[in-house]
Amino acid sequence: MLRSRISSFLINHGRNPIRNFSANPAVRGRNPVRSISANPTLIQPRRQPIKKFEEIPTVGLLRSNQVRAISTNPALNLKEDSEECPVSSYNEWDPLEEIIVGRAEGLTVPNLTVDIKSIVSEEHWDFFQRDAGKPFPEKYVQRAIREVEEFCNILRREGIVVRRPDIVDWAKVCETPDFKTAGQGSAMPRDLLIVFGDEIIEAPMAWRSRFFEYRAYRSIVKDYFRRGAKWTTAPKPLMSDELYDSNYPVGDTEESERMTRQGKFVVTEFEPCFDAADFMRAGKDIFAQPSQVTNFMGIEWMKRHLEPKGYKIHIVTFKNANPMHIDATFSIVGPGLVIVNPARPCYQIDQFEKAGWKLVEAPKPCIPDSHPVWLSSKWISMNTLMLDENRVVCEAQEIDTIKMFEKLGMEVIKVNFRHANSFGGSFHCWTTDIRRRGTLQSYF
Ligand code: DAV
Repeated sequence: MLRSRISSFLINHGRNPIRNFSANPAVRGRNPVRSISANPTLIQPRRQPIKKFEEIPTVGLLRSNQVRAISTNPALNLKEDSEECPVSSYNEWDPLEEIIVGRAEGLTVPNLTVDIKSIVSEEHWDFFQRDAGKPFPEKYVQRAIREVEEFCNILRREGIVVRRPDIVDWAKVCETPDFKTAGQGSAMPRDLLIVFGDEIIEAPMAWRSRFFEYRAYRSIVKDYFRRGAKWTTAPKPLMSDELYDSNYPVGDTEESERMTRQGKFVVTEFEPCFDAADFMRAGKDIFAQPSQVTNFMGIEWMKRHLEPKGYKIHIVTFKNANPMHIDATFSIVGPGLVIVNPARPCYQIDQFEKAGWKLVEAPKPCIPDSHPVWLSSKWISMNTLMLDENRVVCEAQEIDTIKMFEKLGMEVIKVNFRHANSFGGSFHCWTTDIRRRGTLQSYF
């Protein structure tokens, strides 16, 4: 059954990730100066001769696999430096070669503390209160597992390497000197891990239920490290009570929206915190959203970490009562091409218009009210994954979103993901792209 679905998928979509690479008329010609398809560096094969370390310049932003010096200590079991760095990605749309896909196994309902309440819709509060610390409903978890498996198979048949986190018992209660909680899951690697060139950064997170989430990914990240990737963990927060505004007006949309406008959120500025999904990459320019899980200190940490390396972090804000993760609000899908959420206008939209970017409004989501989305809004309809700048993975039932991408000249790969959506995200949230074939460029 799966095999026949995959074969018919292949007939429809082919499997060569670089075909039609520059054929998208919506992207080509929109801005000839910035047009990525005109850039000859991107149509070169990815495999390049490995230079000897002495030949490599030590300043500037280089391809990740050129700057690696490997220790020869055999006790560390490191790979020889004849191998390329497995981690290399600069934006959301270069041709995808390797990705981490999350897991639904073990998903556990988090405690309804004020930070979680600020983003969970009121209709689900009773469910969270009743089931905190218990597994999410089995039927949804099992169906999500099947959907995610099929998504992974589709990616593999496209020639993409798929890595999965370890299976962890998330219901186990853990205690630190500051709090005690069960975990949540490893469904959304996008929230935890983000790649800039050859560096993989683990975000501090903001929810106590997600404090230990990094543990599920350590086998994978250690493997990347052994093979030459840089590995950075942002400062772990205490997540003591001071990080959360216990008086935050949960459920009051008007007041929450006013606070967002003033840069005030349910997380305080007690210490840096952020989820990686509040950052969207477009080469040298990175767009960061302050939110219910990302404070200004967290963005400042990223600025001080990345800007000396030649990146520029731009803070972007939106009319939104409950901002959390930028990827269902402002989704950059190509060089100068953004899918914008019409219900959440951007306060800094002028700068994108000035830069000649094309902004396309996402159509309304199609998720029926009867289908629970426990940890996000329905706007995860616009939470898609680019396999390259012409091919997008989209939820099979989001007909209007599919039509929008087709009108942009893209090939849409339709995947059933409704039950996976129930847990807070779609294809972008459920993944972290580890390697895309391309170089660091400026598009803004
Ligand atoms: O905007 O509804 C989407 C992403 C959550 N990981 C929202 C949140």
